[in-house]
Amino acid sequence: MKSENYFINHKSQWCPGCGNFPILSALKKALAKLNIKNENAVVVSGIGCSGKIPHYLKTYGFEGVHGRVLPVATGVKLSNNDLTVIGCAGDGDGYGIGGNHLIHAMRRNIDITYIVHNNQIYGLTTGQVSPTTSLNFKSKTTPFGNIENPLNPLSIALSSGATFVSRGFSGRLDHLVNLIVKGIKHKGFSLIDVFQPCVSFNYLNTYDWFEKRIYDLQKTKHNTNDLFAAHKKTLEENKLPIGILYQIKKPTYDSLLPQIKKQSLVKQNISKVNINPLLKELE
Ligand SMILES: Cc1ncc(C[n+]2csc(CCOP(=O)(O)OP(=O)(O)O)c2C)c(N)n1
Repeated sequence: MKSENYFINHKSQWCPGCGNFPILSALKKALAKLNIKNENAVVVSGIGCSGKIPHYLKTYGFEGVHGRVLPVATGVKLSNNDLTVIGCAGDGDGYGIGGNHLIHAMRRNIDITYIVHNNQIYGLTTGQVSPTTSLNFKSKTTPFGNIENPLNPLSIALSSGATFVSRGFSGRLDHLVNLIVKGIKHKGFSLIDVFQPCVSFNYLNTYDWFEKRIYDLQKTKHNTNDLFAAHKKTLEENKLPIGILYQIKKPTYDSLLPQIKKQSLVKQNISKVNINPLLKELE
């Protein structure tokens, strides 16, 4: 399939040069590579610049409330686990207000690909600090410099039992396509944290800043089965690894859930289910 297959004629509201454009393009290319039909993909987003991504894709989509990408995506997956479910969130949405959902989706190993557009700032609300903003960063909310330490999403993922932990960069399109393909193919929860420069509000973490620091983990001898090696990689600060840090096989939540493990919920014949006792109980 071609990536044009997912094109929708909708005017973009992202700023010129925004790191969201390559993420959108990579997602389309990955869906095309995997020959996923438009009607079999669902892209769920939250609130933020990143949250607009379903508007620009010819798949099913749902833009929910702030921080609630994963509850909605989980609901979609458990209702019809034949679908390819992709969650897209900003760092504020995914690691701040929605952070608790992330931990539990990872430990449950729900089969969702979660792309976090990590621009290290609140983009849509025009530049307040997020949970991944660097220490001392001056912003509208921190005119004297950020006094909060940023969280480390990849080490949280490893500690929470995630089975696919990875990082991409908006400035490396082919690499990102490959990562999304692998994330979608992975059976279980896949976290793809993407360094996504915000050209309007993050003056520090620019394309050039990342270019000087990133390196491709898969071009080193890194062993993706080694949890301790992965943990060590998350602690690197001057050089920033991109690629797959960790990947293991574990049963997915939907493959274990008795009610749906043989057949997805939407395919089950529920015409003979008697809900009257339940309604009575709720009276
Ligand atoms: C419950 C709630 N709190 C706050 C807001 C205001 N708000 C809208 S977007 C946003 C942050 C966006 O930052 P991020 O999630 O990093 O996404 P980006 O815009 O950078 O892609 C906030 C705080 C909201 N819409 N809903």
